[in-house]
Parts: sequence; C-alpha cells; structure tokens
Amino acid sequence: KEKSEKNRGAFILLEGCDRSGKTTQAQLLLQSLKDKGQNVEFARFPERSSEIGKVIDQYLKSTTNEKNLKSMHLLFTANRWELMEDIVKKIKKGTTYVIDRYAYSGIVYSMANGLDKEWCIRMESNLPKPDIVLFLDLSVEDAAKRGEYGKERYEKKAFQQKVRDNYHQLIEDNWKVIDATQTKEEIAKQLLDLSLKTIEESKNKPIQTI
Ligand code: 2DT
Repeated sequence: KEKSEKNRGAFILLEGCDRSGKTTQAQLLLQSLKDKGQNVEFARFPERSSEIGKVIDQYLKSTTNEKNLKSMHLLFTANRWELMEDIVKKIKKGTTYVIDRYAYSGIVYSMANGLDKEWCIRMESNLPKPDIVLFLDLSVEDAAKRGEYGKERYEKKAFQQKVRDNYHQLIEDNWKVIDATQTKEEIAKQLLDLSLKTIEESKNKPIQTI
C-alpha cells in the first residue's frame, strides 16, 4: 500500500432534502471534530465560486424550464471533479473532510427532473466514494413546517417529495439514516459519534470509488 494512504483522513458526507438541517449540522460537526483535536476541513457541492459553479448558480436561481438537463447534470458532476482532486490529496495526507452534498444529490435531484436513474448513477462513476453518508431524513411535511422554502428552482414541496423518495432508493451499506425530527443536540451527538468511529475505521483503508 502507498505510504501516503497510511493514517489518511476520512471522507464524511452529509446528504438530505432541503430544510433537513444538513448545513447547520455540517457546521456543528466541523466544530466538534475540531474541538476533539481532529484535523478537519469543510467543502460543499455545488461549489458556486468556480466558473462551472457560476453557471450552476445561475441555473439554480432561474425558474425558466431547462431543456438540457443532461448537460446540467454533467456540469454538477464536473464541479465535483474540479474540487475532488485537491480534496483527495489532503485526505491522503491526513485531513478529514466534512462535505455538504455530493454525487447522491446529483443523482436524486436529476432523477426528480425525470432523468434515468441508471444514467445518473453512471455519470458519477469513478468519483471518490465517501467513507460514510450521513443522511438526514425528514418528511416533506415536517420540512415544510420549518418555515418557507427558499426561492430556488427545486425548493417546492412536490419536487422535494420526489427527491426524498429517490434518496431512499440509493441507501447502501455505508449510509446511516438519521431521524432529522430529533433535537439539534441529539442529531449532533449521533453525527459526531459516527464520524469519530469512521475516522478510526478509515485510517488505513484505501479510498474507494463510486
Ligand atoms: P444548496 O446549495 O442549498 O445545498 O442547494 N443539486 C446539488 C443538484 O441538483 N445536483 C447536484 O449535483 C448537487 C450537488 C440540490 C443546491 C441545490 O442543488 C441541487 C439543491
């Protein structure tokens, strides 16, 4: 095994529908891991600041119907590739990454737009695979109770219902389904415990691919 893969960091992913508390929990998790002395960084997808990210940002903010859904899907995928090279380098050197959304968001949102599941999955192949997927699961009714959805293209109840159903079709062995109706503190504790365990268990394992 490559020397650089000894004592690597972990790739911890948070996924969930809009309003599942994912972004809040990602920040809490980042801070608690730091407090535990872990070497940890944060990233999110889409990363809207790159050239590709700017196109994605415009797409998400517009509400006119998009005809080139496959090409949009590939831009989201390209946005992952453009960041993951550096992220993997750092993981191999021992940095743990907490990432907010990734390939699975790509698959479930594109499927909700009517794209074929197998096609979507195929387009994500060979990307680095997370060591754990922390899926914050919440019914669309409970999500809607948390206040108004935002104004971006996907922030509508019927669409979110599809997204949630699609997530449930993707659950694999490395996923943990977290009941997002629990208190913020309860969720944070579960995420921290699972993350610390994953960091321990991933240390000397190679990074897998999707
Ligand atoms: P936030 O920035 O609020 O998380 O919303 N999305 C995301 C896709 O359609 N495809 C993808 O590959 C990814 C990563 C989910 C971003 C929105 O973009 C959607 C919600």
